[in-house]
Amino acid sequence: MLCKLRIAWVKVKNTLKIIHAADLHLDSPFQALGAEKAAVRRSEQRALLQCIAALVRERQADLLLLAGDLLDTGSVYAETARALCGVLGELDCPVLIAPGNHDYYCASSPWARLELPENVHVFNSGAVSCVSLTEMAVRVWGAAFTDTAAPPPLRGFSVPRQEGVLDIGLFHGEVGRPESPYAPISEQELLASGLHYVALGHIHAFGGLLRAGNTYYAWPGCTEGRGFDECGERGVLCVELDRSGACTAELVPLAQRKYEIVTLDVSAGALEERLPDSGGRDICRLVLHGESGGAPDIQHIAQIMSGRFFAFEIQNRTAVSRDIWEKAGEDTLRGLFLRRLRELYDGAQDEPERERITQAVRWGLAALDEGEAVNPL
Ligand SMILES: [Mn+2]
Repeated sequence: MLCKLRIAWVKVKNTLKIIHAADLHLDSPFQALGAEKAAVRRSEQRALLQCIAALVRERQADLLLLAGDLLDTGSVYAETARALCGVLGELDCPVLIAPGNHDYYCASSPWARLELPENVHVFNSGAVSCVSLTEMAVRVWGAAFTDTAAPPPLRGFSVPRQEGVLDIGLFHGEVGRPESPYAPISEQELLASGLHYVALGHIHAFGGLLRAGNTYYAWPGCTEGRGFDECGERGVLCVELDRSGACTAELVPLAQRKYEIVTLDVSAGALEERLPDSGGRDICRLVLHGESGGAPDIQHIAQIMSGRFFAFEIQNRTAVSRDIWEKAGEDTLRGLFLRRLRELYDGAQDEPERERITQAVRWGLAALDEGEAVNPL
């Protein structure tokens, strides 16, 4: 009896450690990468589950919370189903999942069909329900998307207070946009909920640890970028929630590869030396701009980039500079045009006027090159 009591006492920790992840979007199509690399990316996504499990062990977390869109759609590859059951089942802490708009709970969803391990609980109702982890003195309140949209989950909700118990919320939803079809949650509702920490999903970039009254809340963002709208370091949150009311959240980078956009001015000197390098790891969009004496050798640049990035694309926005007055001596319409503009240029009073005339020359030459009549300027 004493022993039992002692175990129970040991488990009720003063500070609860939570690993909070969301929006893994496992089995995403990654169309832009082509079939082969897309398959590599999907297997790397699956490996995120292992990375998260390793982090749970390393940090000796008490709880793993997955706040929706764990899957990209309502169907999963067999490998993903195996990874989910295997990796999550090996953890010796509770795992709670609140399905989101991409992987909403329904009879045909993997959440209903898979035989999930005993330590995994999936919320399956749009109404808030509670999982009581009595040995930890913790309650987790959550709801699921049961369709692609969901009503406000916390409207009129407040926890029935229980002394000494930590109350945690787990929802896929949007804060501060009342008209959102994706389970909108207001700051007022968070404040009135009486929850100590609300683990959210849906927004794909980490927004910091936020607070409404005594309720802390956060969304970790997606764990792995999937396009150039999801650049930079990404990962999961390691949250420490103290029974005194204090809370901290640390974003732990876990993404296997980053997306990045690099913009280079070709007129700023040797381009080759300035090309980025990720040692073959990341996915890069290289944007070239500025004026140069000749068009950049895109093929050569692509060759260099292919050794330095997992995948890349190049956007060439450069312009070729030219000596605009070069043909002023010609006995042609072009020569006549240039001589007239040159007179104006030489007589110009200031730099803005010279700039205007230079622009007029460029337009005029472009029109002549295209064989169009020059409009009077
Ligand atoms: Mn999502």
